[in-house]
Amino acid sequence: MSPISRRKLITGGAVTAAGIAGLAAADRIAARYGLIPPDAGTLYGAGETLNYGVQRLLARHAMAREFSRSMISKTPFLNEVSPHGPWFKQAQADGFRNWKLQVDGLVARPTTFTVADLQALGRSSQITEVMCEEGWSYIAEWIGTPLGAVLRETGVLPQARYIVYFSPDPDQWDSLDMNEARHPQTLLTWGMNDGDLPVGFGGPLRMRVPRQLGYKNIKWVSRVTAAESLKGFGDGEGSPAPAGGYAWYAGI
Ligand SMILES: Nc1nc2c(c(=O)[nH]1)N[C@H]1C(S)=C(S)[C@@H](COP(=O)(O)O)O[C@H]1N2
Ligand SMILES: [Mo]
Repeated sequence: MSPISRRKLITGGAVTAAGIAGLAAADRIAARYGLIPPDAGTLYGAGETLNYGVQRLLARHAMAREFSRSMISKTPFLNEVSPHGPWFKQAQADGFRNWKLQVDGLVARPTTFTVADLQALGRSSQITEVMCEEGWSYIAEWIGTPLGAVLRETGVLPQARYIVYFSPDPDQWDSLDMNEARHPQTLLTWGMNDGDLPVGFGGPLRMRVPRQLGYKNIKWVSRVTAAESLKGFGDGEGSPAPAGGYAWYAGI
């Protein structure tokens, strides 16, 4: 399918939603309202563009399912992939007191936060499911600071369309649109099941995006940047996932 006909899948929806006749106008509208994902040009473009566009038109504010405390998994599935070189072990030995989250890019006040700084900024908790694209899942309580609070604190600029976040491991990064970044359930987590967030689960700091699949939930987050475009990151598709055959938008 050509990129044009891919786009028509969603621009048709934009025509209906916006009540405006004319596909050429609809294509511009779809782009302006952020209905086209950054990996729209890949193998999975058609389905993902439709999925993402429809989600953005109809389900922007939907909440991920939250569970009761009794449903917390007794043995949460740990899929640790370790960036734990000597520097990490040293940081761990220091109780992660000096773990830094650098927030930069299109923000008025670039800021470096410690975990304690984040804890002072805001606290939210949720009992939600982590779902891996490979089929397993578990339920846990996640405690953290809403990413939205960090974006307010640093004064994210109106031009920002994406939030890109990184672990120190070069291949472990991903990105969200602003709707998902500001969603109340999107948290920079530092706690799990009433305790500190264990290293294996991403401690001291993990991005928790319960409306999307496991791979968006980057562990050991050390940098968050606000950007207008994803072109300058990796191969420009907003995530390493599309290169591996998975979608940038991984809504569940
Ligand atoms: N830094 C980092 N974050 C990561 C990964 C990783 O390998 N490194 N794996 C991702 C994938 S594919 C999944 S499914 C979840 C697994 O989370 P879990 O170990 O809590 O089950 O973490 C995600 N975050
Ligand atoms: Mo995964």
